[in-house]
Parts: sequence; structure tokens; C-alpha cells
Amino acid sequence: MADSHSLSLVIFCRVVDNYGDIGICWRLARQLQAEHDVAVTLWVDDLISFKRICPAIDVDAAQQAVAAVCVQHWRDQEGVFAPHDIADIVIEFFACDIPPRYIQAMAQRTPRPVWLNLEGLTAEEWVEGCHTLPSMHPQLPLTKHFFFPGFTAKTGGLLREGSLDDARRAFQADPAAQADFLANFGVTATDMQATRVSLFCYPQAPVADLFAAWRDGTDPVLCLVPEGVAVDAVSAFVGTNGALTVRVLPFVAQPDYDKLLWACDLNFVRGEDSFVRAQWAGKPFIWHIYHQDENLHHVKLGAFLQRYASPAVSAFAMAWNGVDTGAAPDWSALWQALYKDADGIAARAHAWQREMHSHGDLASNLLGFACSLRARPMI
Ligand code: TRH
Repeated sequence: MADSHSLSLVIFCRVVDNYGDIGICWRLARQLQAEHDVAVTLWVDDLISFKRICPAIDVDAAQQAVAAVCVQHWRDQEGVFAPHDIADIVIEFFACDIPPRYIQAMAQRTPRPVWLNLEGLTAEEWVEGCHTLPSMHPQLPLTKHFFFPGFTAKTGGLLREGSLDDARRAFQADPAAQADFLANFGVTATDMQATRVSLFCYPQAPVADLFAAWRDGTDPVLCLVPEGVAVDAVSAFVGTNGALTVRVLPFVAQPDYDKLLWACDLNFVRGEDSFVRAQWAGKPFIWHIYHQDENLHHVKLGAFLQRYASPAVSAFAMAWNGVDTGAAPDWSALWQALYKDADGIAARAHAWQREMHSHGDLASNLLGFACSLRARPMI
């Protein structure tokens, strides 16, 4: 592990939309503090979104300490910063423009900080060529490096807390703990007999068709949907209809969202962070990818499915994401495949976890890279 003791680090996070931006930055911030003893400050421009995944947040506080992380409300691009305000390591998430005066103070600091741009996750091969590349500031004596999460040894890896696997295994081995957890959301003992599915997706997903297929099927399905997701389909199907029971859950804190994924037999996830958490859950999952112009996301989806998924899961996921395959998402084909090859699918999930673990975790890799840059003379 890198010698990170007594380092200071700042993360700048702009919430573009939804919860993934703050979800990733908050996870990274907590892990760097808790596992590496780094003094972390998280600047974030949207405390209301933050509060949904972390109820301890006070939305009115300009500055607050939560889980030993200093959270700063990033209200505007103004602000006066002196060199002594600048952290040893500065991370800008997803190329958000950090305040110009902060950058000026970075240039005046001795030694100059390590400056990283943490990028979005993709399984495409090109990231290996871009991971850790430097980019010199056009005017100031500063160099920013790009840091890419990813699925191979030539990338920064994936966010994963050190204690996650043990916690997940213990929870999954304890049906009573799962029942107690889900009972908090109104899930009954009868509900627990059904195939349990969590559903987190974007509005474009063909949820009503899937609900209709579950309703008309012979196998009972319990679908747990976070509040605000697939609102139209949920309001038409909430309660029990045929073989389907739909229950709406409040948005829960991040650690409880993990438990939800661990307690389900199949998870529908989206974006970036829930997508990674579903991989750590070790259960089958269907990914709804974040939409990009010109269907760029279909390329990213294909790159991931090629690395990970079985043909049946791939076919369903492509149709779920609106890739023009000439077919609608075929629940019964997916169900047959999951049911018939449950052992094979579980073995694949565990082999994938082992492969991903062999690349280390993103927080440790990022810190290791930052420390290696600190050891070099700065340009
Ligand atoms: O919310 P997302 O769609 O987020 C994003 C953003 O849109 C972002 O701009 C884009 O870059 C990215 O997707 C690809 O999906 P994601 O990434 O899964 O983030 C959701 C976060 O919310 C994740 O940290 C898990 C958390 N969460 C909870 O804490 N509780 C819950 O009940 C749920 C449903 C999610």
C-alpha cells in the first residue's frame, strides 16, 4: 500500500444529474479516509442529491464533517485560495472545472500538488492507452494526469471497499438477516418466497412490458423499486397483480443499497456506481447504461457485455437498452437461461470478481499512482 499517512486530498464533484457523480465521489472519499487515513475534503455542488444517498448530510451547511470527511458546499467558481489551502492531491471528477483561483494557488504551492482527473468507467479498450496520460497546463507550471477506472490491469480498476466481500458473504449466508432487512420496506414472509428482483433504471427502459410478462408468468416475482424510478409503470402495477408483486422502497443510504442488491436474485442497475455494486453482489444483473448522443452508449454496452455476459444476458440487456436487435427484451428466454444455468452463472460472477480483485481497487490504485507522482520531481 502507498504511504498515504497524513496526506491531504481534495475531490471536486459536480453533480451533472442523478446520483452517480456524488455516489462515486462519496464512496471514494470515505474509502480514502477510512482505509488509507487520508485527510479528505469533498467539494460538491448539490447537497440535495447527496442527502438522498447519505441522510446525514445537512443541506444548509457550507461546511460539515460526515464520516470523518470534510464536505464543502461548492456554490460557485469564486473563492479565494492561498497556497496553504491546497491539498497534496487534487482530484477533479469527470473534468469538472475546478475554481480558477484554486488552480492558481496550486501553481504557487511548494511542492505543487498532484492533480488527477478521474474519468468515467468504460470497458472499451482505448482507456488502457489513455490511463495515467499527462496533460500540461497551457500557462501554469502544472500537469494534470488522467486516471481511468476500468476492468483490466492496465486501468485504475474499480471502487471496492476492503471489507465489502466479507460483509456481503455474511449477509448472503444469513436468510434471517435478509428477511429482517427487507421487512423494513414492507416485504412479507410470503413475498420472500418469490424470485426477488431490484429495479433501478432510466425512464426509457421498457418496464411496463417486463411487469406484464412477470404478471402473466407462472413463477412469483417480487420487484423492489426505489422511489422515483419507472414511475408510470410502477403506479400501474404497484401491489400484487397475477404472479407479480411490486413494492416501492424509499431511496436508501448507499450501504443499504448494497444490502438490497445482495438480498435479491436478480438486479436491474444503471449508470456507473450501481452497475459496479451489482458486480460485487455476485448475482445476475441487467445493466441500463446512461444515454449518450449518437448511441455512443451502445458501443460501451457492447464492450462490457463482450467481456462479462452470457449470450442470454447479453441478448436481454441489448434489448433492454433499446439496441436495435429486432427483438423486445425476452423475459422468458432470460429466465430459462438463469434458471437452467444458475450454477454456471454464479461461477461466472465469482470468476469475474476474482479477476477484478486481481487488479486491486480504484482508491488504492489512485493513491499509489498519486504517491508515485509525488516522488518524482514536478515539471
Ligand atoms: O444515478 P445514476 O444514473 O448516476 C449517473 C449520473 O447520471 C451521472 O451523471 C452519470 O455520469 C453516470 O450515472 C453514468 O446511476 P449510478 O451511477 O448507479 O448512481 C446511483 C447511486 O445512488 C449509487 O451510488 C447508488 C446510490 N443509491 C443509493 O444510495 N440508494 C438507493 O436507494 C439507490 C437506488 C441508489
